Amino acid sequence: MGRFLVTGGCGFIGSHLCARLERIGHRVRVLDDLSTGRIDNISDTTELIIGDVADPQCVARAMADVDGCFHLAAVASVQRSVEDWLGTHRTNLTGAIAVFDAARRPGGSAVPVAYASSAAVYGDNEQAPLSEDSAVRPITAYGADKLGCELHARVATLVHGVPTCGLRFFNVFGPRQDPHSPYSGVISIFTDRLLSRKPLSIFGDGDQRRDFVFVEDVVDHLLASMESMVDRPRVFNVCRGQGTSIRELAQILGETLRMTPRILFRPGKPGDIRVSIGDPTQSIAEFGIHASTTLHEGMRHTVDYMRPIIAA
Ligand code: NAD
Ligand code: UD2
Repeated sequence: MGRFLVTGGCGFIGSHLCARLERIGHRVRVLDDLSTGRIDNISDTTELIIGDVADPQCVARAMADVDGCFHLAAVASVQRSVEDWLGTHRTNLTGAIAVFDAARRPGGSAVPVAYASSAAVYGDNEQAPLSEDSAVRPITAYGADKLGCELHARVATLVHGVPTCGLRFFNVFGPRQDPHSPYSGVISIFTDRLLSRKPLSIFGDGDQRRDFVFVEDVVDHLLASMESMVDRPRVFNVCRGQGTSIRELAQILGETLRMTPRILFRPGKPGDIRVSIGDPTQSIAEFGIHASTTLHEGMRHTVDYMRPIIAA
């Protein structure tokens, strides 16, 4: 059994990863600044370093004596990267370089790093589905910085011998995704508002489509990528290959909760991608797994988690 560093481990995806790693017997150390993550998302047995992923000394301390690193710390909101370009860049790209740098072990075995990239690297490429070979054309600072992570991961692997694997998550959803911020994921916001009997806001016409992937399936891909590290830099989509429009999403969620959603249409957001649907073929071939949880199943898990919290 090994010891793993999870940056951003107090966040939505990171906390599910930490729980799984501990369940299968690994020791886990988390580096998180608690900007959007919460201490109570992780267990009492998880070692926590509260600090900034862009602070090289802090990252070096966190990287000591680990067998692998899952780098998830980021400002995960596309909209925040539009509003705070430089601030989000510092975390999203400088933070990643700090992680790759700390993973170097001149003269020894470097620490392998599996890191969160994003479907946002494809930007306004409306090809559907998008494969790893599709053109990358980010249209937000968030997408540009995630592409920057992939480029610096190449450098980490090819120049510094750090094994890396990037995972381009599409739209991840599930329990523990915080709904109480305008920057949260749409499924958590819609579920919270419906359960609280409030209207839903749809930005633009609601015909924008997303490929929603359940968080436990994302954890499966993170673990598989760590297990199959090679000495070449690689990047894979993490998606289901199925698109759902935001209007359809509101309707499906209404059906799940047996409610008719009230919908307010608001102006579209700058940088909002129209179509984002991934092709999972390469990750299925490499990892032998696919994101099998359906949108309906995943929504039921999410609703079951959120209902008692909202009722309390
Ligand atoms: P999240 O906001 O719940 O988690 C991010 C975590 O990083 C939080 O715990 C936060 O406190 C921490 N963090 C932020 N800035 C930090 C800093 N400077 N130093 C240390 N810790 C810091 O978001 P999430 O949805 O769990 O996203 C995890 C990763 O997956 C991110 O890299 C994100 O960009 C990526 N991603 C998420 C999605 C999605 O749909 N949720 C899609 C594509 C990619
Ligand atoms: C998500 C991820 C981001 C990322 C990207 C990959 C979150 C918070 N962000 O960005 O990290 O890597 O996927 O492409 O998960 N919407 C509404 N009403 C609402 C909220 C959202 O209409 O109340 C729309 C929004 O305008 C967008 C869609 O729903 O068109 C999805 O929004 P999101 O914030 O959940 O995710 P996205 O795709 O911007």
